Amino acid sequence: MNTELTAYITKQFQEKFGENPLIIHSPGRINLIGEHTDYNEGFVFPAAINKGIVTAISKSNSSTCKIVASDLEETYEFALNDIKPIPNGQWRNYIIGVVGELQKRDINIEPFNVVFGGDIPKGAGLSSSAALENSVVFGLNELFQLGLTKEEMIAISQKAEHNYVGVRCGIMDQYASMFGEKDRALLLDCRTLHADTYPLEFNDYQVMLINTNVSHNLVDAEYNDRRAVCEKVASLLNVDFLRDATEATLGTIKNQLSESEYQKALYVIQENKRVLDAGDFLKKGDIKGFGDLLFKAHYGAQHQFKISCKELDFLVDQAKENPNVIGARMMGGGFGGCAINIIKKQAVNTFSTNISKKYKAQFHKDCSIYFVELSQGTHRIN
Ligand code: GAF
Repeated sequence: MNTELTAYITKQFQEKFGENPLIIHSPGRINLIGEHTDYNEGFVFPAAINKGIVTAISKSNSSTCKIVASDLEETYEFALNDIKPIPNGQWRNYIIGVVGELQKRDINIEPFNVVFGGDIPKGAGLSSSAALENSVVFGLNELFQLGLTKEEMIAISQKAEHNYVGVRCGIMDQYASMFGEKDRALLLDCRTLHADTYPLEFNDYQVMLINTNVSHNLVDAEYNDRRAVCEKVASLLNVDFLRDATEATLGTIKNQLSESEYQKALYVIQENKRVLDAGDFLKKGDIKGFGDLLFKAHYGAQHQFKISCKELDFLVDQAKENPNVIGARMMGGGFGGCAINIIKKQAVNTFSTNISKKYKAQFHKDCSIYFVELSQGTHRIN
């Protein structure tokens, strides 16, 4: 948790609204392996990180809600009886969405004020949007004593994204941000919402993130298209979700699918298995076996599910050539954002310097390198 950021947001709130707010911290997330499996009711392996959103919130004396997006120096004022998606509303829709979804459930809230800010790099695929949604729903739950469970809150955050932002996302980001545990990753079954937690002990190795600085944008129709393909194949197989398909059952309808649809469904089936295998490798302490699954997952994301981009492919190719990196892949929804690498601790400095130079020479722009700690999920600070 970033204490300077918390102090700054608190001060801004006090200056703007003249009151002491509740403070909520909600983290972003990484994902070790398992992309586009969550909305197929499959398996994912995320962890909350020590970068997040700080939201200061209190009741308002006026008839409207006032929101300050501190990092962007933007404000937004709205009335609770006029909640609808805002065209190109960006961050506003995450907040309006949470309010709208509460109202759909006949949960009454009164006007409130918010100042929020964060230290999650934007567009890096580290789920700043889920962190914002979670912090707002958590804050409202505290403020108005709504009695919502964490499961109910993440469902509200997810629906806000579907219905107000337009991304039919799965539950991974909201889950990881809400339920994250310090120093542990969560192998989550997205059907039952049961997670086994794993300490991230890689001995001589560690996680390193490299941001392509290609801003992925989930509103991009590509994400929803992938979900639609998965749903089409599931329906042809007479199952609710691809979680219930196997390579063998998929083979029986191959002639009803285009090659592209077949490969995408095959990727999901194989990726689900990779997540479970990744858990087994970690249990056995087989870090190399674990790392190799990351390379395989990237191959699938690049060639089968087709959610990578040339910058991510370049980073993973560079990692493959370096014996000190035992696994790397694109992370998150795709089309930009970060590559996650499992790298020998001693090699971090040299690899960072080399990859930064090579990336710049290749794409004439900088990549950014982050090291993260695994942290506690959404919680109230004061
Ligand atoms: C995004 C979505 F929000 C998640 O639900 C998940 O599908 C992910 O992309 C891909 O694994 O982060």
